[in-house]
Amino acid sequence: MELPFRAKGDQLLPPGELTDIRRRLRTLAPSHDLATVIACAFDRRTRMLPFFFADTRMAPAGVRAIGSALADAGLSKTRIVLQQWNKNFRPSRMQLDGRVPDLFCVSSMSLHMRQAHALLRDARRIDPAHRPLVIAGGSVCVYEPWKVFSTDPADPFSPDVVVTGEEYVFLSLLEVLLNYRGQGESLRAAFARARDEGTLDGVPGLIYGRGGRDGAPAELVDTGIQRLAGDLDELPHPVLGYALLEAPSGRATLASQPLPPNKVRRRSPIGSLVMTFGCKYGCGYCPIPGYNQRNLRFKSGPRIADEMARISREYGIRNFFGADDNFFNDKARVLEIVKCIHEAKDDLGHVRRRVRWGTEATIHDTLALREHLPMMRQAGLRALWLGIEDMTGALVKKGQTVDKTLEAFALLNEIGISPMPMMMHHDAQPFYTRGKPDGLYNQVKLLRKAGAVSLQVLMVTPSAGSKLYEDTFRSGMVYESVAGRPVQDHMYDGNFVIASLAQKPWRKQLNLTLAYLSFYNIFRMIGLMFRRRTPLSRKRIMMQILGIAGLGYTIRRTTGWMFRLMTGRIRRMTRPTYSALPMRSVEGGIASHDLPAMMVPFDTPAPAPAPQPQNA
Ligand code: B12
Ligand code: SF4
Repeated sequence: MELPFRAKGDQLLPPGELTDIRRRLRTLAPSHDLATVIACAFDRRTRMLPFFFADTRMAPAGVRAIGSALADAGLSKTRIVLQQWNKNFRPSRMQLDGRVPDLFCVSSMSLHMRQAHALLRDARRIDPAHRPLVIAGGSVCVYEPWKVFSTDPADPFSPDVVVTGEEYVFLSLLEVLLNYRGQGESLRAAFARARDEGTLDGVPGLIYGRGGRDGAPAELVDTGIQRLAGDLDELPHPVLGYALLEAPSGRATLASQPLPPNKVRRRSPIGSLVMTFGCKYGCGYCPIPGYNQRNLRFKSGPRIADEMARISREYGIRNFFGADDNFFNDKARVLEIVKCIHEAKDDLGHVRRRVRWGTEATIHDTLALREHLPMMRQAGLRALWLGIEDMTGALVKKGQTVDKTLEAFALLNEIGISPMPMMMHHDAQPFYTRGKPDGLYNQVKLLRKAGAVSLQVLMVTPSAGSKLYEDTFRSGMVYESVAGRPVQDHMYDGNFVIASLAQKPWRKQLNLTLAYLSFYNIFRMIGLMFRRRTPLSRKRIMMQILGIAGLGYTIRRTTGWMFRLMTGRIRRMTRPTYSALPMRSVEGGIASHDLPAMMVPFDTPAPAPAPQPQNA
């Protein structure tokens, strides 16, 4: 089920509201010498194809955005710790500017839940007299915020409050707290007062616990669905967050200084940038249109060009990845953005000469913009991640066909933009089909010949917040355990077969590995080295090297699961996991994030199983 929608006309913030709150905070902040640590949870068991490299070499935009918002408000005593780089970091040992921080934030995707819990648990080891206010956020909190709360009084680890939205919600919370905070009072104490007096209830996008034991509440109060920033130019500048990164280390503690600017590029050679949000399509298995309340949101061309220019000038980062869901959503807006990047200049010259960028799009929209692709290449566009899923459209139709896919790939190759296909394997797709393009292997071969530079093949997996999420569980497709091993959060990444009605699901697991092996292998790499050079040759070879390395990890991590699927008993789920804690709205009604309460009755028949989105 999708997140509920706010009333029409009330989904987006009024223009200027985000700018205003930033201004207000800048006047409030100087009298509060706040120190903040923001930790990004990362479960290393997720390190494999197709995200190997990007997962650790691109400082995530979410934690940087929260850091940027604090720095923009003048609260620069902030450190961003990535578990990707600091696996031994212990919140209970953190000190910033010689003291325990006032605020500790944890950001997590749902597949990194185990690490998020560990961070929260460790933060509770800090003496309550000095314990910071603990806030959780990130995509898990958007869709399943109750997951970060402890339900076990013997193991209390809950955050004080969860932000189920974006920067504006976080800044609104901060504004309430800074206005509330008395002289010498801790932020956590100010939070407790604001909560108890009901002041937080007017900030949509929060969830806090009530009753029970500290760290294991008896119920959750949900202040509702956030209002979204419609004009993304109002967001704080993302360059600010790069100044706050903790340097990679094996220590449990924090360094006295953040990572120096001249070392940022080495650690994060790719910079992720928010350029647009939302998607005009409405694939039933995808949470993105619902999250955006069916709105398309944009930054302007000059703003994007400025972000690239500043980040490349100040940190030397030259490669950017647009965190877009479908960049080519709106032709006119895309052309405005690309033209601005093309023309932008600063004191170092044309921005396009020093930046390269890539993003996600659909085949259909790529072809619709065909005559503009050469100009996009000149503006620095070098790679497009294309959501092809199944080329025949047997799984989902979004304007892709075999012919259109091959046409788009030929075009992109000719222009010098790398086509990066993203595919989904599903129960109805065989591995090989004779004389037809339906099989997974047949499609990988077609894409390879058509000039695909990289390959992503994931197995269909239900995605929280999508229309079909519950029905996938109700159809009995989703596994609870296999051969006695429970399916854990980190396995919901599309690399493990955890949702299938196939008789021999181990074959599906094997198919994924074989598909990768047919694309990434030493013979192909050597072949590419001796082949006639094209503009994308070097990239292909580089992707082979990364792909082969990533495949090693993938095989190591998934082969055991394949054997379990082959030999063990599969237990299936009949519904998703819901909050074990009662949830309510501030008025005592149904909470917006309480899925069972928001859902249609369970007696409706289950429709066809649903796959997992890969965006675009
Ligand atoms: C870029 C991206 C990636 C990159 C990430 C690289 C990196 N290191 O940054 C790559 C390609 C590696 C990737 C991989 C995967 N991804 Co991905 N990815 C995205 C994408 C498109 C953009 C993320 C982003 O940068 N957004 C921009 C930032 C600014 O937004 P944000 O992260 O949401 O953060 C905001 C809020 O959440 C909040 N917030 C975040 N943290 C915190 C913390 C606090 C304290 C507070 C108050 C607020 C807060 O404020 C931020 C500012 O608005 C999103 C979809 C989307 N549009 O968000 C999916 C998304 C995050 N990915 C997702 C998934 C599932 C995956 C994969 C498992 C692959 C798959 N099967 O789809 C893998 C996992 C890899 C791994 N090992 O972690 C899901 C996560 C779902 C979930 N419930 O957690 C998303 C949401 C897509 C979806 N299905 O809707 N991904
Ligand atoms: S799967 Fe891709 S095309 Fe479909 S709604 Fe999601 S982002 Fe859009």
